[in-house]
Amino acid sequence: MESVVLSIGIDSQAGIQPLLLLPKSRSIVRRMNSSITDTKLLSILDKVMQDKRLSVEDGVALFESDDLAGVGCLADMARDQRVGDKVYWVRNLHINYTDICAKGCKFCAFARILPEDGYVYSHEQTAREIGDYPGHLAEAHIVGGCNGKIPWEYYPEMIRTIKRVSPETHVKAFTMVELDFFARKFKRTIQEVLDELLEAGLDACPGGGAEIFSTRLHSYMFRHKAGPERWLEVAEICHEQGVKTNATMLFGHIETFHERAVHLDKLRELQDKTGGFQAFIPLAYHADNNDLEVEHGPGAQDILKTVAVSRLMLDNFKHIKAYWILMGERLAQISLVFGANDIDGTVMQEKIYHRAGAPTAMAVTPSRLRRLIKSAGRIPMERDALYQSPAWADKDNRSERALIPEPVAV
Ligand code: V47
Repeated sequence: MESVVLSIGIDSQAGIQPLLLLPKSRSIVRRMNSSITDTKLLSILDKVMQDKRLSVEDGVALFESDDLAGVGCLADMARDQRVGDKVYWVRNLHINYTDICAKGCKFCAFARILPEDGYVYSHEQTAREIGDYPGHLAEAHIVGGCNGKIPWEYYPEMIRTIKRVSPETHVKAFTMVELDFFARKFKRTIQEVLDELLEAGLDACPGGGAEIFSTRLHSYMFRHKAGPERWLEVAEICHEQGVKTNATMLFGHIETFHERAVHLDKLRELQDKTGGFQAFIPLAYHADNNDLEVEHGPGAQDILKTVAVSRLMLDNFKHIKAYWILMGERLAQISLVFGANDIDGTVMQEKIYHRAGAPTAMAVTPSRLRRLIKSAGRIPMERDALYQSPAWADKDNRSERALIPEPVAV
């Protein structure tokens, strides 16, 4: 195959070495070269072309750049090289089993401190919600508050209840913060907690509670729960025990770009060691009904750029998720050309973001998710919680009729 040594326009002024390029890469470079207007990004283009790791400083430069299209192009190129055109979606249901939580995180609109102000799901209620899901349910996404009044037995029993009602459903339950809370409260090691949950049927863990890996912000915003080191330590133990987990980053509040880049770097470092992360989800801060004095969350440009920088920095993560509940369907769709390859799922009954002011719907139908992906020029792939294709993939139409429920009171 013909290859050429190409020195691209202003690249040589920026001191970048000429690249040895194959024909496909040449057309990409032509596209990139005309898309990038910020010359500071050219050294990053060089690294992306050569599949070299970006530094924390590169991450900061990307966040600081006003060249949104350029950053997006770089991320789209990395997405193309690493994971191709498949975009994943899932038939899932959220169970936020309790909102009672004494951790007092300043950004949280979901938690209720006093038991009389909040709720705890009974197992009957969990069974009802799982059983009422129209059609096959691939994933139950379970996240709740750290509620000191719930006995240990409740948690494995919740998993067993779901498996009894729907054996085919994967249970993706409990963040690293909840696992740490269980270990402390019930005087067990994380390994012991996981052993019991795995025996009950746990399949994977969600990525919440990481917030932002900064000691400064941990002590200001979420000091009563697991901090950066502990969150990473618990994730490492999960991975050692064969439990796949996700990772998140809460952004667009009072963190700096450097803190964001460090967060991504720390996740990348652990992923190098364990390979146990499945997906990364950048969580755009929502400003309603909480104690953090920040007027608004990040704008669309910042959300897109953060999706893009996540794809670029996290070179060892397969899946970057654009969670439509928090960014809306349209921005989630645009995120697919900014590095994302997952848009989460049908969802239903989500409470954390809706209490914090998310104006999005409570659920979408599978056909709507598929259309969203296809009209962005990508290939929809139905998945389960472990990114495998379920037996019923693309064959089950029962959810189409019933998946837009009345908005629930949150
Ligand atoms: O940990 C809380 C965040 C997370 C606010 O793993 C807020 O697939 C923005 O973890 N504004 C819980 N964010 C949600 C979560 C999640 C969501 C979707 C997919 C997955 C996954 C995980 O929500 C919390 C916290 O970081 N959060 N309050 C707020 N006001």
